[in-house]
Amino acid sequence: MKLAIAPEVSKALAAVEAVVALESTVIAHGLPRPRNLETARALEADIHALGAVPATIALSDGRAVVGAGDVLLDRLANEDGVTKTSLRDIAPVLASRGLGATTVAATVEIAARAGIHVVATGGIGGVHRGAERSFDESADLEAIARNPVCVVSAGAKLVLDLALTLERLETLGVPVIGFGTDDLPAFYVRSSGLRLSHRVNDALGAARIAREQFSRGSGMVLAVPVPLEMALDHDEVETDVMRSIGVAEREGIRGAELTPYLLRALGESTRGRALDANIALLRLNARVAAQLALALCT
Ligand code: PSU
Ligand code: MN
Repeated sequence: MKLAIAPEVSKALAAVEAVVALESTVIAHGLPRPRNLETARALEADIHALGAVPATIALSDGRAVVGAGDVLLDRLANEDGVTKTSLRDIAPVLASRGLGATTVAATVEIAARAGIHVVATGGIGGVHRGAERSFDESADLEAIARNPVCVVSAGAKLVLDLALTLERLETLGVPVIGFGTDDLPAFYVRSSGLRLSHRVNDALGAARIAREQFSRGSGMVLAVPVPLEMALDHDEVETDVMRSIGVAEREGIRGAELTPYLLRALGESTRGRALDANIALLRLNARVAAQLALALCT
């Protein structure tokens, strides 16, 4: 795999300065136009403002790009037919020199190759509801277990089976650390009601755990609740989630299409409130990730 690392990013890495990797599936498939591109730029600006360097990751022209520039960000946000690239898709997309938006799994793997230890996202993928029949478990979980990277996220998406997701992470040896919380956050909702076994209250605490975990050659999840003023109510969203999952099943939407479909359906059924919450939590996660990256450099 050939890496194309942006000059600003390689300079920061050489100087052991803070770098935060960002995934690009959320730009191409997770958020609607035009807010996807606005958000991609806002995340980069938020990270810069705290004194860290953002590196949005994607595949283009047969290379893994680490630090997408303006032109590539625009293409990811506005072109049709960008490939959602998880681990199984990296090689085919590189070989065909196609345009690929990386999921958390692919982003984590490429970030690790580049020597970046912090990735920010909205919510990681995980074990889908009904996985005992569909076997649908995101490659995000294994990728985090296999690479020394901390993924800063608002827990895992509410559309998933969060209890099963925590079980799989436990089996894989991936710590999930609550950031100022004892509960696993559930994306738009501040608490899933599931207890976490570990908590930190600041980035320095998270960095201390991350260093130990990285020395095991493995990654972790830092779970940050959505900002209070943007949070949605659990029971209210749950009804919408159940309805969307029902529609997806009847219409045969599964595999890689399922996550983007459910996020879109929720955005519509909550009249945009889910979308506003999604953007708010992405921005908070980017800022916490920048603080963590800075703490790891001291
Ligand atoms: N979180 C969001 N929006 C997204 C995703 C996460 O707020 O679009 C994406 C991430 O890229 C994550 C992927 O890795 O969904 C998981 O997809 P799947 O369940 O198919 O592995
Ligand atoms: Mn899946």
